Amino acid sequence: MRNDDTIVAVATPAGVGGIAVLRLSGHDALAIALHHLRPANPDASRPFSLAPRRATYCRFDDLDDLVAVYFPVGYTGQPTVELSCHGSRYVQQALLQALIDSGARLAERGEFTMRAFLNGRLDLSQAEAVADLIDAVTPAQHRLAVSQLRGGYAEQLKTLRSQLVDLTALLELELDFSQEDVQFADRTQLRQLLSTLIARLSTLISSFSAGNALKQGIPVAIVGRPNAGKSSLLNALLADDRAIVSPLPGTTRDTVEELLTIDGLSFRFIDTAGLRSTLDPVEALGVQRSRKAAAQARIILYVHDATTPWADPDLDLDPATQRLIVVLNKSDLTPHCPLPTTNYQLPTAHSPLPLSSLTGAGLDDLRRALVDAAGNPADTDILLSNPRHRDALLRVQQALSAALQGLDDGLPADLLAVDLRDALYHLGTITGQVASSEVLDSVFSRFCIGK
Ligand SMILES: Nc1nc2c(ncn2[C@@H]2O[C@H](COP(=O)(O)OP(=O)(O)OP(=O)(O)O)[C@@H](O)[C@H]2O)c(=O)[nH]1
Ligand SMILES: [Mg+2]
Repeated sequence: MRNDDTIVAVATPAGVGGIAVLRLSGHDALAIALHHLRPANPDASRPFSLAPRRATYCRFDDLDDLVAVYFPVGYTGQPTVELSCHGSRYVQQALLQALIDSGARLAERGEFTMRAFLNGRLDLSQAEAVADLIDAVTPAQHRLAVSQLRGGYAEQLKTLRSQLVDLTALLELELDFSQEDVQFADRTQLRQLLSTLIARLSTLISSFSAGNALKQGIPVAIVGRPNAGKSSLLNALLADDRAIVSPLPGTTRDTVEELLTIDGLSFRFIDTAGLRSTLDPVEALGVQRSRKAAAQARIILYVHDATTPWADPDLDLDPATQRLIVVLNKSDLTPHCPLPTTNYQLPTAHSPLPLSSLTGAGLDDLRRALVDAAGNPADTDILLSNPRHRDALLRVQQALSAALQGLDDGLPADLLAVDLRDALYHLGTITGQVASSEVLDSVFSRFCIGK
């Protein structure tokens, strides 16, 4: 992809709409647009041009009357013309073709945003936030993307980076004076700073599961004994016949996943095979998947058939990261649900919830409990939600830990500097100060054409 030719694309979604917007950006954007534009009012005597940043109503060849806006420095950091035309498929394609015939090139996926990055208008993490913003469907996802786009997070990384750069420079200065055996970088201070940086990275890295959950939906595994009514509960929550329900135990084999937004939070429900030991090899595979889903979930929804004696959930939960909600299903069949008396580990404040997937009684309580168990991670200041960033931060942390270890072992400055350089490199991949073309390709291929 070249950065200096003029690219064009329809920026609005494919299909028919009231209007559609074409975006033309690059060195010749204005000239190419003016090649086709005339005053809409044929009486106008003044020579025609587009005043910067003003909406101008004009005619595009014989094809359409539209509104054109010229930005001398647009979103891409280059001259840009945006044309709001009538949203017919024919008009969109005809304008596009006309602009291509006069020298523009069809833009690749994300190329406008990539130019914005290459021209220093956005850093890479902000460019990724643009993609997240476009994808956001819940208020929480939107908030997360906006905060990343506005750069709160990029700001933190920048501070981190400049502290590291200073340190590395001091260490490298010592190399120039190696004969004289001087230490510019105070080792105690260095140790302190490294520890602080490592701790800050840990906080950021551990915010990933909350951030990622916001983005992908908080994973909720629906588990329990066969026939407890897990699939019925999923269907009741979705108000849809999504999963197969039958009176035969062992109905669900494969996991069934569905997204559902409750109170602005996105949940990813995973219905699973009933937990039991079985000789059926296919069902056994299903049970394995159930355990895996439970291990990876943030919230475990344990469904118990209230008409049967209580059985402790046969699961290993991590009370630090997982929340358990117990549901006593089929409460329509028993006048009062016998509450479980056994002493199971319950990393949540909730008492078991009587519920009927058949009548819908108790569903509201369950929704409240789910929102409660999800917590409100969006209120914490900065959340890491991008797996690429998490990867890079883990490497930064590794390099800094190596430097700290080296310091304790009394390693010479040049070896310490190697670790710090390594940390700087990985930090730079997040914001794009150092970015290989593979990284750029993979980031921008997430975009649609016209963005
Ligand atoms: N009366 C009543 N019946 C229910 C309720 N929930 C589920 N059932 C019935 O219980 C049976 C089993 O329901 P499923 O939803 O298939 O149970 P499951 O836990 O998914 O079962 P497996 O997939 O086999 O593990 C079906 O006949 C449902 O109609 C309920 O709240 N009340
Ligand atoms: Mg089922």
